Amino acid sequence: MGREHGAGSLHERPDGETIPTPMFVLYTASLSSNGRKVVALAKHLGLEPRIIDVNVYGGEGRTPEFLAINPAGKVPTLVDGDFTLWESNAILSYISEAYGGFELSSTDPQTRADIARWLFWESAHWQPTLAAVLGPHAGHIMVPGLVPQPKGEPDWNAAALRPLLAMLEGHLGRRDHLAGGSLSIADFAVAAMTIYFRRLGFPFDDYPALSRWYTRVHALPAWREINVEPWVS
Ligand SMILES: N[C@@H](CCC(=O)N[C@@H](CS)C(=O)NCC(=O)O)C(=O)O
Repeated sequence: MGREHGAGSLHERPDGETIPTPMFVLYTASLSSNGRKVVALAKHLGLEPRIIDVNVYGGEGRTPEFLAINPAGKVPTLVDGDFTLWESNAILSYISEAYGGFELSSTDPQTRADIARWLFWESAHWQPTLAAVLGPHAGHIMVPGLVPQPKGEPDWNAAALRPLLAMLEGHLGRRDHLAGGSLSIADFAVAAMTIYFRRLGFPFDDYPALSRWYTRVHALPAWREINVEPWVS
């Protein structure tokens, strides 16, 4: 399973405290939207997890070795000592709270709930809807031998997707970030699926506020650092 990279010695947290370099492990795949959001957060916080690439697109998620770590066989998966966690948005919360001094999250219950709202919305609505619309196209680009070429272009006007895009456009028309008045893990969560937008021809001009937010998040050094073909933003 996978290649490893990452490590270090001392780490200065955003609150100024110096702690031993975090050595939690992230099993991930560089082409995975869910994997990229957690790696981007770790990089944004200046953390150096041990990163182990699992080529889930080539079947590495289904090996007995990986299924023993995550019975769902999916990336990302975090292992921190004897604690194992999967579901990317739960991982975002954990990294931010356990290693980031609540940077990009919040200790204020209402702000934290506002952020949680977007994490749940991403899992329940945004990601499944985009996966249904974009999945065949993204899948064919990533594993053309397994996923046949879909007919036509992605339907950005699909009945299930249009209201979600309209809601986001309205929300971001009134603020720069999704929750709490500043950049948060909510932005990282929701931006993850937008790694496909450039390559799959998202109509940026039709959604100016969403496009400005997309540009803001993807311009962050941590996101730029993990930009990878074919999902270059
Ligand atoms: N809801 C999960 C979805 C994880 C997921 O579907 N990961 C994909 C890569 S983006 C994967 O590992 N797919 C391999 C498989 O399902 O076998 C999360 O947010 O972490």
